[in-house]
Amino acid sequence: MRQLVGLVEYDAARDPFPLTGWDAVVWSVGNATQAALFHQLVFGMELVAYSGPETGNRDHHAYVLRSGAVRFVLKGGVDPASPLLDHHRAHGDGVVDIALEVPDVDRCVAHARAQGATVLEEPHDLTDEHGTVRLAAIAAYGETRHSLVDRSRYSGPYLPGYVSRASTRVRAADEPRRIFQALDHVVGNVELGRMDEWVDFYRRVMGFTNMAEFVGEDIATEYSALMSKVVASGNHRVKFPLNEPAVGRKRSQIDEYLDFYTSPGVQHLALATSDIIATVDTLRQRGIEFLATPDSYYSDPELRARIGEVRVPIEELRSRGILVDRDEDGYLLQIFTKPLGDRPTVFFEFIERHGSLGFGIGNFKALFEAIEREQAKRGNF
Ligand code: TYF
Ligand code: FE
Repeated sequence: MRQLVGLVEYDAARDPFPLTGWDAVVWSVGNATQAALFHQLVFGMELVAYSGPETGNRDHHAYVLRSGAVRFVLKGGVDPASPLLDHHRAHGDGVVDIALEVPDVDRCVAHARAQGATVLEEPHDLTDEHGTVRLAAIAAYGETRHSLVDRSRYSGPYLPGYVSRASTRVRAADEPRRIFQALDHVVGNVELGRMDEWVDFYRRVMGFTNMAEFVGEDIATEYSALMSKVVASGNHRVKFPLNEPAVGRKRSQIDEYLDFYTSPGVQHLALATSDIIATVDTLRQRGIEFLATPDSYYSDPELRARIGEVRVPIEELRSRGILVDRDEDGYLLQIFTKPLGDRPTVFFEFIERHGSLGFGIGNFKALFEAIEREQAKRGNF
């Protein structure tokens, strides 16, 4: 079946690595019990499943949270010998697995292996009273992995070994139902000079294609201190921008990430919202801090001319520090949190799209200057 994705045609029958979409983002965190509550209370996620000592898992706690189509799994070691604690010692809080849903795990693994990927887990079935999940895993950048999950024959809350579990907290009557609905893209930071290898990995191993937006050497040396390319799955449901440091005026934000994460890894998750104004207001009220955008951004005549009319008066964006970018397909609104954990590594982006398929390249200068101001406060120059 052919369909139009973005501006290109997609033929599922010819995709060497067909995928349905995102399955889950799995995190290793220092305290999953508290992080689970934080994600419910602050980001409005719903607890749906659990695994831990009470369910026979003596190694770790795992909390499965949902918000719309997004699934997070937060894991924290219980057994002092848990490998999750080694991961946390090395990297701090971070993403261990960007799991993808695929209709045919075996076919994907066969293709990945033929293209030289490292298969971390061979295809296997996990079964319980709710049915069977077929699962495998391949290695990506750093210690990050991609689990490949076929849950078409499964009706349980997550995976065999997990039990259904609902939030114990009481929602306020006036609380917004959701802060975000979907996962838009997941960004990886890789070492200097390695970006093209990873772009090639996603092309060869997973049949991804390059999207048009990229930051090349010209922009990089002027202000961004990073280079970036975007790859997307054939159906464009999964998008992975990849960054590498660039040698510029200042130490790259990517170098800072690599120093503190101690390896390549996930830098930011972009979460799609249908009302970024409400999202930002709610999160600010709950104490989340966003990168500050200077007033000059909104009064820049060149920017004002370029962005034209958006769904709200510019004043509404200015007072919240929300960025705008427009291209030939439409516009997008976006905003970035400060790093979420103790290390200056992973953060969230919130994005509201109105036609644009881009990533906000018109905002890179303002954004990277804001990031550099935060870096300077942390003592990185
Ligand atoms: O995903 C993107 O490409 C945009 C821009 O440190 C971006 O969100 C790139 C690098 C970065 C922050 C944002
Ligand atoms: Fe982004």
